[in-house]
Amino acid sequence: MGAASRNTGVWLLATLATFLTFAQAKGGIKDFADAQGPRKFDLTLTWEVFAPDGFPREMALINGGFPGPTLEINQGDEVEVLIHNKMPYNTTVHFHGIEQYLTPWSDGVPGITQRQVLPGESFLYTWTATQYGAYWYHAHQAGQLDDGLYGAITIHPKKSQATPFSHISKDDATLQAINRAARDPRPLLLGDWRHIPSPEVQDLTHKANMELSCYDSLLFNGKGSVECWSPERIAAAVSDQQEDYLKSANLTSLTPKGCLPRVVIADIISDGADTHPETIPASVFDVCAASSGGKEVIAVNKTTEEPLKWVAIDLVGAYGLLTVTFSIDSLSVWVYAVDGEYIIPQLVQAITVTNGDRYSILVPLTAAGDYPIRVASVLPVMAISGTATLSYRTEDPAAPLAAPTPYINDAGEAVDGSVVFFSVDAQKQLEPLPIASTAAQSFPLYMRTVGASFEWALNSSKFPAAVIDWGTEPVILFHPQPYVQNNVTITTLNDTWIDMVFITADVPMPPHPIHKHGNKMWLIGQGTGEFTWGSVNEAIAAIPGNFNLVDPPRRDGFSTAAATDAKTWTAVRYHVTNPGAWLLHCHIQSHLLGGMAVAIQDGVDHWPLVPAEYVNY
Ligand SMILES: *[C@@H]1O[C@H](CO)[C@@H](O)[C@H](O)[C@H]1NC(C)=O
Ligand SMILES: *[C@@H]1O[C@H](CO)[C@@H](O)[C@H](O)[C@H]1NC(C)=O
Ligand SMILES: *[C@@H]1O[C@H](CO)[C@@H](O)[C@H](O)[C@H]1NC(C)=O
Ligand SMILES: *[C@@H]1O[C@H](CO)[C@@H](O)[C@H](O)[C@H]1NC(C)=O
Ligand SMILES: *[C@@H]1O[C@H](CO)[C@@H](O)[C@H](O)[C@H]1NC(C)=O
Ligand SMILES: *[C@@H]1O[C@H](CO)[C@@H](O)[C@H](O)[C@H]1NC(C)=O
Ligand SMILES: [Cu+2]
Repeated sequence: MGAASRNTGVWLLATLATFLTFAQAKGGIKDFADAQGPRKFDLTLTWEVFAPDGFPREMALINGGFPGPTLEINQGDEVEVLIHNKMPYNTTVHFHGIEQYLTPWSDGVPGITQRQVLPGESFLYTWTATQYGAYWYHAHQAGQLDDGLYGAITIHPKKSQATPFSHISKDDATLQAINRAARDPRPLLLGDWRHIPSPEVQDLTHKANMELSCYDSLLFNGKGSVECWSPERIAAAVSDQQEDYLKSANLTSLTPKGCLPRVVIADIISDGADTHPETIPASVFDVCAASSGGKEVIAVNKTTEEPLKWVAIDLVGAYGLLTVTFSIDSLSVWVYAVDGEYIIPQLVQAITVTNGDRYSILVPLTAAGDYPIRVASVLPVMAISGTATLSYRTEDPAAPLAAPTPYINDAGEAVDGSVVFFSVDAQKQLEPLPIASTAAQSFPLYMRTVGASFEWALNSSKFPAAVIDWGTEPVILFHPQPYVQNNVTITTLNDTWIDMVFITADVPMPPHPIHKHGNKMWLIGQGTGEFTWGSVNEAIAAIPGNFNLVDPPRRDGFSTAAATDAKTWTAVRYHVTNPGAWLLHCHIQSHLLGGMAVAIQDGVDHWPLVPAEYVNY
């Protein structure tokens, strides 16, 4: 079929939707609770020169800007997102963390839930906002997330939804202030940024046969700067792990960009692969050139009607590679929701944020001031930090401004022992759901590099190696769906419980931020050493102390345990309730592109019938 005829179905849908009114409610309605859906968004994707950190390059823009507009939605709404691909590349858009209950064809994963959207084409995503909280959308095609194709999603909870705020305060005025803040959360998309577009990164990666692990700047809602540090400042940020890597290459310092030198990646981390670091331009790892794209400011003003001021911020880890420590100088924050779902709030000064994570925080404000919002990389590949500003003003313009001091340093470490980090282990859901005491199936997944440092397997084989069983059509389109288990495919039955154990096949191995599409999972256990049991059920019987089946954290993404000296394993459990084809993958873009993914066919016995317009386009 030609592109034109093959796309008629969704084209018709798209054209129809264009004539309907689109609610561009961004910033307008503050209390969404009574507004009625469906909520429609029109996103035009273009490829243009733009300079988020002051350095102009070609990148993806959404409706002419970066990041894309926030999709502000009420829980329960029908949502329609119409994209127009005016980029010279194929694309798809994924709604990260959105469960796509009964609409798996709108999950936006090429090859799994849809065909790629060609240049010039439009595509309509339709789904129901069954959940509440902080989510985000991003490209799921090639490296386009790294090219800036992303934006925030805010879903306002139903009025009947219980909140965790009474754990923060029992005082009526405080609770009123908190509720007011939580109704109007400010999304803060945290990103890492490169000066070369992802197609070029791919070319260079393949030529050099190694991962390009050096970035240029850190962005806050699409704004940041390239800061070139003095050799002393770089030296002060070197971690023990970085020092070990440098020593093994007989080197003493990071590059002027703060990166592990390319020879370290080429000779030490690439494990004997035939690398060509000399083919990489010096600008990628070495030469630092300062530039500025301005500073993101979250402005908060106290009004006379409000005796107390709080602000809610939805942190989104829109990183392509890095994991950071997040902190606001001199301000303690309450983490009250994780990956969109309320938790028993934790009062902390620092949060580790990795790819795909969402942390909703409430910040109590007392003294006027400009508080640096600080992030710093904790990955050994580079030392980099950046700031935005939380600017708070009271009615008294003459009030002296606070002089905030940092809780974290350039290496993302606490400045002293009093700094409390958010604890995933201690994360307690506000509304814990019952977890089955045993699972029907247990899948071991052996994470490893398979070849060069950029070629990764979530389970022994690079994705999509064996999915080709189905030919080139998206997995969702097959009826009846074949029951396939292989290194890159997991198949389950509806209403069963599934365990997955992520095992580090090699040591050392960095943590991998694993994200599952379609539903959240519970992190039920972790351990060090070989996973010697035949299933998670057996491991639970043998070493119950390593497991929590009572009140474990529930999320749509987890970082696997790092393996520094010994192997580690991380076990998650989930309930199959939403049949469909879902991707399970590492959210580091170079790892995903390198093959670190597995296709999951959840509920093959109740496989969804894909609507005609999503089949015949
Ligand atoms: C774009 O998508 C079409 C249709 O799926 C496919 O044939 C083509 O190979 C894709 N192009 C690229 C560069 O991936
Ligand atoms: C580092 O130096 C030592 C001693 O000169 C040498 O044996 C080793 O091969 C060097 N390692 C690298 C990676 O150059
Ligand atoms: C707060 O006040 C400043 C200065 O008057 C103004 O520029 C800014 O837009 C205000 N911010 C909000 C969120 O009202
Ligand atoms: C699955 O992984 C194992 C272990 O690495 C390997 O021996 C086998 O060839 C893989 N199977 C396929 C079909 O790639
Ligand atoms: C992962 O690969 C191993 C072979 O290395 C295989 O034994 C295991 O069944 C695979 N896991 C899944 C979920 O297929
Ligand atoms: C799958 O199982 C869940 C949980 O029992 C159930 O609510 C749902 O209706 C089932 N889905 C289908 C398509 O049968
Ligand atoms: Cu990874």
